[in-house]
Amino acid sequence: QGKSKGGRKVIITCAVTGAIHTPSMSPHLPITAEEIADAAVGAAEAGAAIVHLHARNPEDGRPDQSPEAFAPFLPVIKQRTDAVVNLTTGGAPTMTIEQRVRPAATFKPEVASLNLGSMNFGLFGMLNRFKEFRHQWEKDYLSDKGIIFRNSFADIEYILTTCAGNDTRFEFECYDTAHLYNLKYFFDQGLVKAPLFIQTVFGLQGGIGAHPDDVLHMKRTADRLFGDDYRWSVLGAGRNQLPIAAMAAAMGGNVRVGLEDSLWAGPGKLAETNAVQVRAVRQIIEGLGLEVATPDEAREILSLKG
Ligand code: KMH
Ligand code: ZN
Repeated sequence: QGKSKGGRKVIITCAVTGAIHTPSMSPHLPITAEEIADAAVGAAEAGAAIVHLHARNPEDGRPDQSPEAFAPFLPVIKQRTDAVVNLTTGGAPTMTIEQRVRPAATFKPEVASLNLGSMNFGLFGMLNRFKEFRHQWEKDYLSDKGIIFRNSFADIEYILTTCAGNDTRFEFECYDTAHLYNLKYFFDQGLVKAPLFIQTVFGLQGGIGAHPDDVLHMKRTADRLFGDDYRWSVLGAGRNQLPIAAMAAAMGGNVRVGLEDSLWAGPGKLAETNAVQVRAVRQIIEGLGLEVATPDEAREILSLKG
């Protein structure tokens, strides 16, 4: 992890909109290209070194993984910030693997996400709050039977081989310990290279929980499998966002926030911007005597192409 006289450098990633939250859940969820660009710029100005991006149909907010949907905001973000751009290959659970990889294959970003295993996505807690949806697609999409997020070994390899040669590095999304072992398999095959940027995800129904024991277990497993060959980051879903970030920052990790992961800025209080969450986590990091990494420091820590 990065070091300096002033204290260890902590990389903040901000995931500004994602594909699971829908427009009816928060009026603050960025939908249009302009909103996504403004959210990313605001997050970067508040201290996010990396912005993790999805795109949406501006008419109804539906996740849209066509390169044309990303094209209007990527140059704006590049022009207005120095932040590392991280494009999703997770897309949405309804999309095919070929659709999911297209933005990363087209724009060849410094970072793309890569999900390390198939899993259930149980959104029951969230759905209990939202009986009324503005759009029919939200109702169909967030089926009350739960969603399966497919990431087979073949799917993962497809994304790796499609992006090979682009110098894109990955944010490896690991939602449970098995996913760390899956990553280890690809590492041993030589298909992914150190330093691995591992995003351990806590508190999604279908993945590992958000108890401190869960955080310790994921870290210990990653330490055992990868030693010095990885950089650790955490993401806590919903109300777990800041507690998980605080735990990991104190334990040597990096952090991810953003409206993709939580719509909240406190109990019962919707986050009005992504920047609000970045500022909140920044306060925790600085309160611990640590420093927030700049985009260039993140590039160095993660060996990005820059
Ligand atoms: N929604 C997440 C918990 C992706 O875009 O590849 C993780 C994620 C997936 O960001
Ligand atoms: Zn995402």
